Amino acid sequence: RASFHWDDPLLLDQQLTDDERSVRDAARAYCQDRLAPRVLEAFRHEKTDPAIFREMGELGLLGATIPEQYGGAGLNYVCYGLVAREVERVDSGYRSMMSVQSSLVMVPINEFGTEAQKQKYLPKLARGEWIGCFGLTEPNHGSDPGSMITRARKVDGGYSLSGAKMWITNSPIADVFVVWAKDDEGAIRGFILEKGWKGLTAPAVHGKVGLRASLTGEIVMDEVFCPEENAFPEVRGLKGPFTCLNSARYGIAWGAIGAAEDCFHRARQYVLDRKQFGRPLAANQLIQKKLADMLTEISLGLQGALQLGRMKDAGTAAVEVTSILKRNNCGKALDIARLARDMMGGNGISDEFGVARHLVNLEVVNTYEGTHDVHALILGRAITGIAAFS
Ligand code: TGC
Ligand code: FAD
Repeated sequence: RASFHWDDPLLLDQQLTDDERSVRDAARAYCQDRLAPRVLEAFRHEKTDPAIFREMGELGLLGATIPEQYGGAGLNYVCYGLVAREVERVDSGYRSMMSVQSSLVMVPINEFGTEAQKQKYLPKLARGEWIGCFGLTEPNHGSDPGSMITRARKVDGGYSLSGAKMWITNSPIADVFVVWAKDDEGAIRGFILEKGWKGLTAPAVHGKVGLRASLTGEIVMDEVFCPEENAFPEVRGLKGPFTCLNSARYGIAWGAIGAAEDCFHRARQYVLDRKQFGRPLAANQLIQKKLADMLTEISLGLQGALQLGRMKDAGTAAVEVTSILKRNNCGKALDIARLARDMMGGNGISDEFGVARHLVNLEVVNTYEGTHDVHALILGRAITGIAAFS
């Protein structure tokens, strides 16, 4: 009979092409060799190493789906997902740094930017020479970004931006700020701002209990002048930022399962090694049921993410499918991290054992890019035709 592989029961590996496996293996080697040794200190002391962007850039991990002519790797969505899974296996904060740069900064410039904007920004972002951030959320408008109050007033030669964005990944170290604001007609538009422009500041937010390896901040704009050439010329409305979110949410669907796999692997080894009542913890039915539940959700979550990637590559993925996978995989990863934490007893609480860090990170991942419940409402609207947001 066919043999069972506890670390890949649905044979995901066999469903990948040789190229996809090579990308996955290169990303895994970098993440395990270079990121994993740094994460404990980074998380404990809330220290983000900006050199990580250059390292990722050298390996082609930034802007994986962006065309090569602009410095991207020109890979498919499955490859992008596989990279996100490997990065988040180490830490969700590192995946955040990578996916904001790739999906939320490079994607809009590639999709909505002028040729000059693409030439100027994409190659440097791809190399990690410049760090990008994405400002949509405001202090009083998170799940409902359509009510944003940041304004872009038309002035001679460009726009004057005023307002504040909150909870912005990478903003304190960003060189390039993709910011969304309403114009004089009330339409949402996208603007590329640069560090050092008059009136632009990005103070850090400290005291996060999760995602501590990734720097988060505000974007404060006090009449920042943005020249016409730095506005996205055509795109109007929420379609602009949501197009970026479609890509980032997809990456999160893979990434969250990467974190869950790390929790599962650590918990499995722990219960095999640790003895109570004279035998390994793994010998108990309750423990085995937890392992079975974890592996079941990981396998289904990965298979779903792969299918979504294939659909994105084929151009057949409705945006609601991304909501299914972002919501399911984040929620299930959070459950798995909680189970792993529990199975490791007191040690599970220590940051040295890794799973508590994933747990608090996944609380954030379950919230950003559309909360678990907001994605339920997106699906509810698609299922019933009735919007329940307001
Ligand atoms: P709604 O009526 O649904 O849509 C308004 C317009 O947008 C279009 N649209 C989309 N376009 C492309 N992709 C999508 N997924 C789209 N969803 C909607 C839609 O067609 C419409 O276009 P048009 O031309 O007709 O105007 O707008 P709504 O205001 O009712 O939306 C409600 C809701 C809940 C769906 C939406 O606001 C939402 O998704 N809220 C969640 C907000 C969110 O996800 N924020 C994320 C901030 S960025 C972030 O968290 C980064 S963390 C990154 C990290 O560190 O990794
Ligand atoms: P709220 O919208 O106030 O929601 C609070 C609660 O109410 C949630 O449980 C939500 O599900 C629920 N809720 C809201 N509306 C409804 C409704 N209609 N019906 C039922 N329940 C509802 N944003 C960016 O723009 N760029 C970034 O780079 C970025 N990075 C982030 C990094 C971190 C570490 C964090 C924590 C957040 C980041 N965000 C970023 C912001 C993130 O996207 C928002 O926090 C998220 O969209 C939720 O918005 P909110 O925090 O305002 O919560």
